[in-house]
Amino acid sequence: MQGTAYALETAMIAFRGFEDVIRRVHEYGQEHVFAFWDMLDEPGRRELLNELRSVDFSQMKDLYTRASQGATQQPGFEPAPYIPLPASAGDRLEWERARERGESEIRAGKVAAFLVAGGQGSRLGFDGPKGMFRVGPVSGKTLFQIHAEKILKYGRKYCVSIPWLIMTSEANHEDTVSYLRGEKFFGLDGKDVLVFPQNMIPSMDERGRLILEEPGRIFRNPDGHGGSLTALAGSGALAEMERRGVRIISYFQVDNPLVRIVDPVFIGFHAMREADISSKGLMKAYPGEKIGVFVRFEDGTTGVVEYSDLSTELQEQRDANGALRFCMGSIAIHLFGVSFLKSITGGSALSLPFHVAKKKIRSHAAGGPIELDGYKFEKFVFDALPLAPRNVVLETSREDEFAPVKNRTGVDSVDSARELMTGQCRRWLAERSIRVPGKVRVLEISPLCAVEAEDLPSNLSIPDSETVYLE
Ligand code: UD2
Repeated sequence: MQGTAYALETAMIAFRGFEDVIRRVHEYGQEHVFAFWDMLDEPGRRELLNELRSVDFSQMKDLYTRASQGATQQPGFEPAPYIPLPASAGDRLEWERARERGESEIRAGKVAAFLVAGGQGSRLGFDGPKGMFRVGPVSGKTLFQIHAEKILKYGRKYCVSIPWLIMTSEANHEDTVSYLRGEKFFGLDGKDVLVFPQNMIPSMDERGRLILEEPGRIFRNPDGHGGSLTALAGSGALAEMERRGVRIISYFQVDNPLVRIVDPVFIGFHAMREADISSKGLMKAYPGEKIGVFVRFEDGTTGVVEYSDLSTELQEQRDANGALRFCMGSIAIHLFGVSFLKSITGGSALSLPFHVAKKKIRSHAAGGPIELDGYKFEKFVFDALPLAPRNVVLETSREDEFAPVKNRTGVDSVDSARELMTGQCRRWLAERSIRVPGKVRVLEISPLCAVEAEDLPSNLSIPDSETVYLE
């Protein structure tokens, strides 16, 4: 039976300097964390107590109570308004104006790129930071290399150094830092690459107890990408950006090799509309697609409702024209105003809500490791949207900006991402009237060569071979 992993009665332990922690552990009925106390040496005991010192027991109790009570009532919402892709000459003019404005913001050094890479990539079955996964269809470049080279190219294009902020987590921080150092930051100046880990939060078992991962260590998971805003401020990176004159933080996820990390049009709309947060959206491909949808809550604020929280009925609801009513999906690309971030993270801590997920968690028991059913808690970055007085949602085209690498094969996989990357190269070449010989099956363009079609030299000639890599 689960829950018999630990001794039920544990004598009160003693350790000088930690009396307050030990008392709190007992006060909250968590004394099973000392079940293997006798097996621990002095440093091991100290480590466990230090870890327990960082636990907010009252918060954990609240989180467990809410998790065990099941889903909370969501406020009412309707689809959020958004800026659609340009359809008329007037729209195109507006987009051109936005591009010009965005380019001037980038040139003036007001933009930094922010990658969240603290997740574990477990669906991909890849052991290591997901950014080290090789996705380049011809080059075999890793996600990190592709992102780094894009930032380098944007910097060269706009004659500016673009800082690259990277959030890691405890499990992959060291590996990420040593990989990037070993690769000499792929040509970026090390002073412009700021890597910092996010916070961790304990998980709980179904009875509201902390879980021992090892005899002297409790199980904790990264606090979700919503933790990125607190980590940005807490690490000092936000203040550093402000010091450097950065006004806009361009946020993206590690698993999307097509992301336009520094997009002048997006930045331009954000600046022209004086937004606090801007987000990119795209038309959902099918009702059950695993992306959140943009909504307007009944209090008038903008937000995202995650796919798992949107009922099948609402996912499938259609308007009079037969189009999906909740059609604008979030692909987790946002711009954050630095002054807005300062206002929500300064002073009292930013309290984005925790979402709960029921997961199998490996735990240490007297007879060896076991799997427990437990609750993991995570914050989502899009829960910051309703805090922003001014939100912009901008539609983008799927084939140009969304190739999520979530699984090995099938939907949202390494295979589909590589195909999408080849597809984008073909479109760029067609746009520049560059002929692609019939034999070519797989195409890749180095970000150092082009981050958009206009960067391609028009006199390019493509070799007549199955795989082509343009540098
Ligand atoms: C996310 C969005 C979904 C859609 C999709 C697009 C959420 C809850 N869902 O789904 O709506 O936009 O992406 O691809 O956001 N990460 C951290 N720390 C953490 C957890 C995650 O840095 O504690 C990073 C992770 O490294 C990755 C990103 O956040 O870069 C997304 O994580 P995910 O793959 O768990 O998100 P997913 O696919 O559930």
